[in-house]
Amino acid sequence: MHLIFESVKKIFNRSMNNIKLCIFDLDGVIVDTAKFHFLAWKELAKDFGFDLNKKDNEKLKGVSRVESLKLILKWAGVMKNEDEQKILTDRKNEHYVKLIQSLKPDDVFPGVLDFISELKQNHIKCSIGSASKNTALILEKLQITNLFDYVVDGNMTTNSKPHPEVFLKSCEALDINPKDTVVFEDAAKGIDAAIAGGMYAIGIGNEDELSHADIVIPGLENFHLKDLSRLNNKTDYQNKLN
Ligand code: B16
Ligand code: MG
Repeated sequence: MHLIFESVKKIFNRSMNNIKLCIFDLDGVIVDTAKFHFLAWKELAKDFGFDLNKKDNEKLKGVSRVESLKLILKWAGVMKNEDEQKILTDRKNEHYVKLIQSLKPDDVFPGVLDFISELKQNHIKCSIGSASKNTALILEKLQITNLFDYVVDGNMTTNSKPHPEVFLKSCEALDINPKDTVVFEDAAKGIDAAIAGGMYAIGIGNEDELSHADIVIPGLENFHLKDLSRLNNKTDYQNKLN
């Protein structure tokens, strides 16, 4: 049974020679804003007597603002109506926006700018696919807005990851087939979204949490376009990393 599954997988294996678009998640791929989300949620949760820890905060990666609040309320065993939830998410965001004012170009993760520049030299388009409604401000603070051919953020989508909408919107806008697209994501739900959209999914971070990605890498430092062709042979690529 396993052998049959593997051969079917090979038949459907896409060729990586035709990459036309790379979509980058923002938080956790381009920059670490999770630490600011954590501080702002932790402060807010204190008000209803809940101590948010780092482990729980990990579960909020890639999750929209309102869904994050709903999870925290669930963990805290606290009920809030829609109006109260709106007040809480607004308050959290006000604090978060104050915290991200400190972001500067140096905060872009190592390797990101070099990799994007290599993509551009090879006429591969680049876009952002983020759940964050603060994407524009973050890109501006990092001074990288102009690097992207298109930006999709939480203001433009009605469905959250794992729904593929946030990635498919870039493909539609740039008129590129999802099968010629690679997504870089740090959240398990973001990998689900890329797979659901028919794109290649590269996990950034921990292999255990992102094992459903096509490959998992620690970050974009020393990652090159030639490494994408190794997606055709996942095992070879992972052997090289080990
Ligand atoms: P905001 P990503 C996500 O960004 C964060 O990972 C997640 O923690 C946050 O709740 C979400 O954006 C919404 O952010 O409150 O700024 O709209 O990873 O999708 O780039
Ligand atoms: Mg992320």
